[in-house]
Amino acid sequence: MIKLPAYNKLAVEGTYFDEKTCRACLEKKLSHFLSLGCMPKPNGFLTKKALLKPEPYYPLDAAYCKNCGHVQTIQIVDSKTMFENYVYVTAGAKPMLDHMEETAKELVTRFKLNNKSLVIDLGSNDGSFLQYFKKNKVKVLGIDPAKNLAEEAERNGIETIADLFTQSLAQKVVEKKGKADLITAFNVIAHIPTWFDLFAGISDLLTTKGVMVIEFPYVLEMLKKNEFDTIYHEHFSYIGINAMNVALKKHGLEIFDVQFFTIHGGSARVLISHTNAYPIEKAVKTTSAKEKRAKLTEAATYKNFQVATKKVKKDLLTLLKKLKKENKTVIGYGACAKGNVLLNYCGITSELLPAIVDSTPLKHGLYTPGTHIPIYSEAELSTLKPDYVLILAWNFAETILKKCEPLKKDGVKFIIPIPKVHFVK
Ligand code: JHZ
Ligand code: ZN
Repeated sequence: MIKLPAYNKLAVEGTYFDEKTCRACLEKKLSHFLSLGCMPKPNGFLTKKALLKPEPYYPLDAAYCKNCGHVQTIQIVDSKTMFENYVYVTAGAKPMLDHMEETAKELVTRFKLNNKSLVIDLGSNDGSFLQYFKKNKVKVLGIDPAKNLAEEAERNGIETIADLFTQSLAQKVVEKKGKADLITAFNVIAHIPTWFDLFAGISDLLTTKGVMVIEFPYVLEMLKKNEFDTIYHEHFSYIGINAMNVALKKHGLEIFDVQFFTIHGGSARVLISHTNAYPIEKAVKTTSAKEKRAKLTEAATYKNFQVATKKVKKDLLTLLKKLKKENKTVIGYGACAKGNVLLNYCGITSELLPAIVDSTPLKHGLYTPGTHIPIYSEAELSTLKPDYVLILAWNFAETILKKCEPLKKDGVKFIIPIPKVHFVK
C-alpha cells in the first residue's frame, strides 16, 4: 500500500507498474535518487463535480542509469488514460508559439522544404506548429493521442491522426502518405515510454536524407537549476544527448547537430538522421564531452538536487504559512503540470493558495488535481486582490511579470519557487 496524502481525503491508489529497465540502453542498472511522494495525474484538472469522486494517486520516484546516465521516472502510469483528454494547449503559451514560428522558418530554409516535402509532427497538439509549415506550402500531418486536441487541429485545417505513435502506426503512415522528409517532436519524446519502438518507427518513416528534430528540457539544466517539479508521470525521461544516442544507434540513427534554447527552463534541440547521412557538427562532440564530465552515471551527481528539492518544500511552506498568519492573500500564476507537482509535493491546498490564474480557457472553472485549487482567467487576477503572487509557471516568469506590471506598481510582490524560493526584485 502506498502512502496517500493527508490533505486529500478522496485519494486512492491508482494503477501503475515499476519500470526496471533503462529506456535508453535497455540495461537493468537503474539507481533510485529522488522520491516526490504520491501524485495525482499532473494534468488531471478536475470539474467541480469530479471533486467529489475518488482521485487516483501514484508514487513518483526518479532514477538514473548506472550504465548510460539516462534519467527516468520509475512508476509508469498508463499513457492512454493520461493523454486521452489533454488540457495543455500549445496555443496557450505565446512564447512557445513564437519559438515554434521561428523554428519552422529555420527548418524550411535549412532543409529546403517545399510543396513536395512531408512534415510529420509527433505530439502535434492543436496543430499550432504545423500551421507554420502549412503557411510555407509544405505538406503536413499531425499525430497526437489527445482526441480533443486532434479534433481542434482538424478544425484548424491540420490533418491529424488521434493515436499514440508506434512502429506499426509509422508503417501505416508510410503506406498511405509515403516517408517523411522532416519529423518534429517538441516536448513529447519524454512522454513516450517505449523508446525502442519509437525509434524503430522513426527509422521506418524517415526518407534516406530525412531529418528528425527533437526538442526537450535538457537534463543538465534540470539538475543545475533544481527543476524538480518538471519530474512527473507524463515525463518518463530527462534527456541528455549521450543517452539518446545510445537508444538511436540501435536503429541506425544518430544525432548530427545540437542547439540550446532558454525555453522551458533550458531546452536542447537535437537533429537526427540515418547514420552517416549528414556530417556530425562540432556542437555534438562538445556537448557529449560536457555530459561525460557531469558524471550522470554516479550517485554523487544527484546529491545537491535531492537537498535543494527538500529545501524548496520547507522554505515555501514556511513562507506561505507566515503570510497566512499575517492575513496576506497569495494567488498562483500558471496552472501548469509542474505547478501541480510542486503543490502536491508540498501539500499546498486552497487554504494557503486560494486561487490560480491561467491563460488557457480550457482550464478556467476547473480545479488543480489533488490540491483542488480553483482556476480563473488572468483577467480576474486583480479582482482576487493578491498581496503576493506565486509564479508556478516560472519558465514564463518574464512574460508573466510584464503582464503584471500594474500590480507590481501597486505593491504586489512576486514569489518564484525555483531553483530556490525567492522574491522578484
Ligand atoms: P507550461 C508543459 O508543462 C506540458 P507545463 C508538457 N507536459 C511538457 O512537456 C512541458 O510543458 C515541457 C500559463 N500561462 O507550458 C499557460 C499563463 O497563464 O510551462 C500554461 O497553463 N500566462 C507537454 O504544464 C502555463 O502557464 C502566460 O503569460 O508545466 C504554462 O505551462 C503564459 C506564458 C503562460 O507547462
Ligand atoms: Zn541506460
